[in-house]
Amino acid sequence: MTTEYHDNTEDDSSSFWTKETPPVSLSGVSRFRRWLFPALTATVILIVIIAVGASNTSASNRLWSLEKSMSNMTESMGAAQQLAKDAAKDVRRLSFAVENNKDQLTLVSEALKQLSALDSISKAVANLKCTVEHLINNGSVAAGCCPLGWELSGTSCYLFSRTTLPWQEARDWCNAHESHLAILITDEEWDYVTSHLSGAFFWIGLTDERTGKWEWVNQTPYIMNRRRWRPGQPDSWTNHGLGPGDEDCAHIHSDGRLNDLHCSPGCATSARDTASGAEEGFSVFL
Ligand code: MBG
Ligand code: CA
Repeated sequence: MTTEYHDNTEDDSSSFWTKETPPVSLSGVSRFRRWLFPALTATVILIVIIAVGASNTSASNRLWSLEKSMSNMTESMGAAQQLAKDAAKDVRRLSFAVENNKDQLTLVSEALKQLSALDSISKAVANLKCTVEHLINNGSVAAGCCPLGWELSGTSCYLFSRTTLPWQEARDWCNAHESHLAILITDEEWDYVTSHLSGAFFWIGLTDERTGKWEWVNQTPYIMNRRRWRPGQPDSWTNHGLGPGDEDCAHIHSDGRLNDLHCSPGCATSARDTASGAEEGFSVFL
């Protein structure tokens, strides 16, 4: 039997060097790999920190502006509350003043009622005086007086007649009673007449029958004023079915504006100039 001798000296020494000394040729790629993960991790953490910081900043900014708005709102609400309180105080003061004045107003209204009763009485007295004068003067009407049933306005007496007549007959009735269909020139005359219509239509002394042009019943020319007419009037309408001819006679509608109508039946109202006594005519309008 043979025993092989094995000298391991070199091997051991080689083992020794293998264990204690790092490989001499460690490549740059390996070193890079060793640092890559920690570096990446650090970068990610840094980014996260920055992002969280940034988002916190913007959130706190928003919170700050929200707080500011809230405080502004609180201030405004405070001011509004103050205003409301002041207004409530004013209302209380006013209602107190109204309460105080109520009694005085009642007194004034009573006084006005008495005054209007006085006015009616003085009108009645004036009428009575006119009637007496009328009797004394053998039926002629004194200046400043209106016949019974007629109403004084300005220097004229007016009669708003509900008798239904064609325009020409109303005109003739007026002439027979020393009057004429109403000639309305001034605003006062228009205002007086239009405030006494009581929902009815009345002829006035305005026609285009004679010449085809609008003229007053005393043949003075009429100056067109559209404001006084209803919209679209006068229209000389022919489909009225009331006989031949178009619409040649003007009437005041219940709304106070004019319309041209066929001159057949209507009603009449009249007035008389008191300044010149019975010589002056009455106005009658339908
Ligand atoms: C009427 C007028 C009449 C004529 C007609 C035309 C609705 O009013 O009274 O005069 O103008 O309108 O359609
Ligand atoms: Ca008409």
